[in-house]
Amino acid sequence: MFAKKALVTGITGQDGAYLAKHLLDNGYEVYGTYRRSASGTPWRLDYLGITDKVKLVGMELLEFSNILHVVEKIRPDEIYNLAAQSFVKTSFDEPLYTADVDGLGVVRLLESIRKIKPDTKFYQASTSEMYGRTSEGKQNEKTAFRPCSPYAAAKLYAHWMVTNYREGYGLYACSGILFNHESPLRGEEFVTRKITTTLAKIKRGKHDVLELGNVDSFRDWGYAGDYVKAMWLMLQQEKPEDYVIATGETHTIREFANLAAKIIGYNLEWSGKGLDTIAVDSKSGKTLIRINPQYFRPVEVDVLIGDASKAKKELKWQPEVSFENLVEMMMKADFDLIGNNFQPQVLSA
Ligand code: NAP
Ligand code: F7E
Repeated sequence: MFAKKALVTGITGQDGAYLAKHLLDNGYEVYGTYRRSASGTPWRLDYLGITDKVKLVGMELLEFSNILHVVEKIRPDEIYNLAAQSFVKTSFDEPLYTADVDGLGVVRLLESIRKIKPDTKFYQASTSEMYGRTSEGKQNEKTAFRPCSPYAAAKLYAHWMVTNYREGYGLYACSGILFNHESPLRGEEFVTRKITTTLAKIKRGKHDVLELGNVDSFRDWGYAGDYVKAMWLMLQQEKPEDYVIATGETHTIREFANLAAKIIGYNLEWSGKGLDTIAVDSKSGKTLIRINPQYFRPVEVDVLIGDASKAKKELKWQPEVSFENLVEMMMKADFDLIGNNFQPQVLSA
């Protein structure tokens, strides 16, 4: 019997790497797209030890002929579209580029599937950012969207186009509305990894102070390794549907920082308001965190918390890594990466 073929766009990103590993473990032949214009190495695939197990193909989401060619050549059974300009803050500086990649790029893929291989199953990486300044309690598949960044608006356009191609052309196309998910493979521009990598550097004497923006927003943070399993499950159902994937817990940036700091032996005490907010280590008196308005956004999403009941019921999906374990995993990984033989404190101790 032939192995199923999966095409993962954005395989060099956090989710692409974990998903590729999950698909390989399930016997898939995995093709992954990377941008020829990018100069980086596939370090996340190296980290997971799978670089030589996946087949890398060059693909740019801005280039329709390029996408058509890749889909025609590979004729995949499943496509997971994870490629995107995924940093919300950058989307305010590059709104048109973000719209093109995150919005129109998805339509280029859908059109390629419709023209070349309409029985290809398609997963789209939708996002909790589409809820934006929501006023409802926990967000589920029926909650109204109120995007408040160019990133969220572009993703929402793509989300509705996926629905449109499913309803209009009968494609097996669905969107996972994923809440924030993190890991040691998270990009360093995102707040969780920025906190763990910078605190590790401070502890190792290689950095002075961590500068953050709004430390009072709430996010529902899960573990990326858990979330890619849900992506795969969505393409194994009888019919395509959209699902919220979340933990159902929400925490502030301050809480994340407090826990991360505790693991490497700091005890944060916060004082001050607004731009004068600081966090000092109570043991040494050293200022570890201060606010830099450079990291504020023109519009902020204050609170997100997801309700994944539908996924739990229909996909039998459950998040396995708790918030505390996630922070511990990331902090320890960065401490090891930066350093020497310091023994991190175990949170549960
Ligand atoms: P990520 O680490 O930023 O990875 C994004 C990937 O997209 C990278 O491989 C990047 O390639 C590629 N890419 C960017 N622009 C491209 C273009 N023009 N053409 C082709 N490829 C391009 O993101 P992630 O955290 O893994 O997230 C995966 C997807 O889920 C994204 O669509 C994101 O918007 C969405 N999402 C993420 C979360 C989350 O919390 N992580 C939550 C909800 C939704 P380079 O390596 O060359 O930059
Ligand atoms: O910000 C605040 C910031 O950039 C989280 C992407 O994967 O998840 C991610 O988007 C919060 C925001 O993630 C800093 O203002 C404070 O309130 O880590 P983030 P995000 O914007 O939630 C969603 C679901 C996606 O779909 C996206 O692709 O943290 N914050 N100080 C900061 N954020 C950053 N990055 N840097 C700071 O210094």
